[in-house]
Amino acid sequence: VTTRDQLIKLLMEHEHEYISGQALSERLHISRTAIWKHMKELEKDGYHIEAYPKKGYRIASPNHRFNASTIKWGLQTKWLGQTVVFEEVVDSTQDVAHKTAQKGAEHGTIVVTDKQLKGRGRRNRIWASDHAEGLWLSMILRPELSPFEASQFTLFTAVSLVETLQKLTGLTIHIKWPNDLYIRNRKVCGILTEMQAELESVNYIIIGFGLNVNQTEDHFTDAIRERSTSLSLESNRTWDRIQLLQAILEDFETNYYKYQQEGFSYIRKKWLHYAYKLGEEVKIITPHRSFFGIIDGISADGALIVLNENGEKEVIYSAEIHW
Ligand code: BTX
Repeated sequence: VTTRDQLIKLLMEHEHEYISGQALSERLHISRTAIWKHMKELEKDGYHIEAYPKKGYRIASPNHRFNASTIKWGLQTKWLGQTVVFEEVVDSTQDVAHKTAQKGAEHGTIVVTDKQLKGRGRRNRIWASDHAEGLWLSMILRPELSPFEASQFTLFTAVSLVETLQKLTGLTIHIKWPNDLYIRNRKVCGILTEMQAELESVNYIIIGFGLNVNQTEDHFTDAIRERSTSLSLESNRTWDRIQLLQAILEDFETNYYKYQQEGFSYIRKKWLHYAYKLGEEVKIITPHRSFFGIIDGISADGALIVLNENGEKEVIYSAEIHW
């Protein structure tokens, strides 16, 4: 851990009070001039620092400005997020990511924004993200993969996200097949996987996710308020989006190696552990029909297994689930 990381940690812990230059200098074993220099660097990198001669320093807002340098700074990954494309406002980070990938962006490049004007979910549904209280991001990956395996990546991403978020927030989070994270029956995160592929092989995949972080209920429209939540609403505190993002990227990269080594069975086991409504009856709407069934699990390739009205097992590749 660098001095700079320790300094940020101390400032975060004292979010609501000032901490004197003297105290910081004693805790970190560096001079007050060195502290002052660090503060200047932090400001340059987008942190809002308040400084008063008699009081000391304070991080003025836990929601630091997002930019490529605040995101990359202190990030402990080898390739994921080492190239950051940041724009304050975009239509959709998925679109920017497709363009960036087509220009040859390397594996692990991420596209991040504060606000999306046309954030999208599956089947062109709207993903509400026209404010800077969430994490809206797309990752460009170039795995060796056949197109039919790509859906496993959505499940893998869901597992990795749940683990990071539970670890950081202490909240209990579940995965709704295939791509949503839920807290107490409300959606907190959605994942969207898109790819460019030939018949045999994937050229690149783009995994986008939208995570609600610091929204209050007022940020959600009437249409989705009852069914949506944010980390902040669930934990009664604000979260530093950059710290969250970095932890997500670091864990994702570590899990990615394990996934490659051990295959999907490793992910499947974990997925089942976090699965929402496992063993319960839900409504399943496929492109062909809709019926009530019991969620039984997922198959070795990531499809949903349900017990239908007649108690028979059915394997479902594409469906919406309701309850
Ligand atoms: P989905 O189709 O499963 O979910 C979309 C549905 O979720 C909407 O129809 C609405 O009911 C509900 N919804 C919309 N916005 C929110 C929200 N902020 N919180 C909770 N529920 C909401 C899920 O699709 C995949 C979403 C991926 C979003 C990311 S953000 C970064 C990247 N860029 C982009 O345009 N999309 C992805």
